[in-house]
Amino acid sequence: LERYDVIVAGLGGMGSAAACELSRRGRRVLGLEMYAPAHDRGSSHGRSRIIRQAYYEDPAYVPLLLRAYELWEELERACGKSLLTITGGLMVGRRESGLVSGSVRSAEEYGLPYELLDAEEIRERFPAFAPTPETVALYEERAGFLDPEESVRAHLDLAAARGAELRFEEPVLRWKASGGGVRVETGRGAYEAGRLVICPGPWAPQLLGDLGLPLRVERQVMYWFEPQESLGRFPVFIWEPAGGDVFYGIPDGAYGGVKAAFHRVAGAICTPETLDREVREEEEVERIRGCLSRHIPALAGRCAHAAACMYTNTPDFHFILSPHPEHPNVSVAAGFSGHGYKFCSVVGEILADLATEGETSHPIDLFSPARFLKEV
Ligand code: PYC
Repeated sequence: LERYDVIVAGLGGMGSAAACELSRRGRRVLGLEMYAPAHDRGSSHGRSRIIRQAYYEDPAYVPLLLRAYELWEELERACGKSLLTITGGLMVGRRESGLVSGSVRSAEEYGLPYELLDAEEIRERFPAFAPTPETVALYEERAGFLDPEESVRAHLDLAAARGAELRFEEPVLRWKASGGGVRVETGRGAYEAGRLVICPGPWAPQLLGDLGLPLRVERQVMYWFEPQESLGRFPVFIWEPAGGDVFYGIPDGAYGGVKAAFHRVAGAICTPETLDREVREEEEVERIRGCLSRHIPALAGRCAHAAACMYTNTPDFHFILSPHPEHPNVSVAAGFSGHGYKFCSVVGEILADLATEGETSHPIDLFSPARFLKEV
């Protein structure tokens, strides 16, 4: 059997970044992926992902975000492509909403530059937005969006150029760890290594089933709407309307439109194999169009494209990023709960730290799986 320093199982957003960083550190890396490079069967597709710093979810994410930006920019220099587009970002809602108050808290705690705009200022500066009088928004200059497919390709190409062996169309079927190393079986063979990094995306229940993590994989649909008139200045945004569903938008220009979708509206529970990829015009497209017509009327035009994706949610929506609780030579990155993509670059660095040093100086305590695992 071939023996590698590290096997990376799953080469989506997180795994491609880990393989890239491990090979940069001179490790003999085997990457295994069940589909083609940058495929659309998991959770790393859809042309754009928001990146932002004033993180409403928890201030503990901010240092990771600051490092993620540095690493994305480093990746752009290394591959010679633009992967990150800065548009500015608006977090919109009532002042007391979790979205606005949480963003302000993170910005204050880390001294991040931001502005708090009232409804009139939002309308003046971003004329497509139609906030109600009590609506405010945190605006941050440094927010924008990443291109997930191009970023996965960039990490994979660099990993391969640095000597990583990357095998596609080769699903990991099972893995086993012992004191001496790990053994991974795929549809095509078996491999051994000193360490294993598991980046399963929505396949987490299958690859980490023994851990009994309370993960819920759910269907989420992304839509691209053609503006009906000029939108004027238009940043990425997340909007928590009073009494309404949280939704977001990204001016990525894909399919001639602006991406829009709901966030934290429960989707059908699924697996990547049972995901319903058909999007229903009457019911689903009309629901998001209705939301746009209330809050961003100029965007409530023709839906040019829609695509299904998946969130892998933990109960608290915080990540799982840690050494495996039972196997110190295995590390796990899972449960990114619909807000992980922007972190891929720094997660790659963290996973490389865990696989090479057994620890990381990045703050990852919030992401320990111990919070979900019962004492036995
Ligand atoms: O992580 O910013 C984000 C995000 C917004 C909507 C879904 N994810």
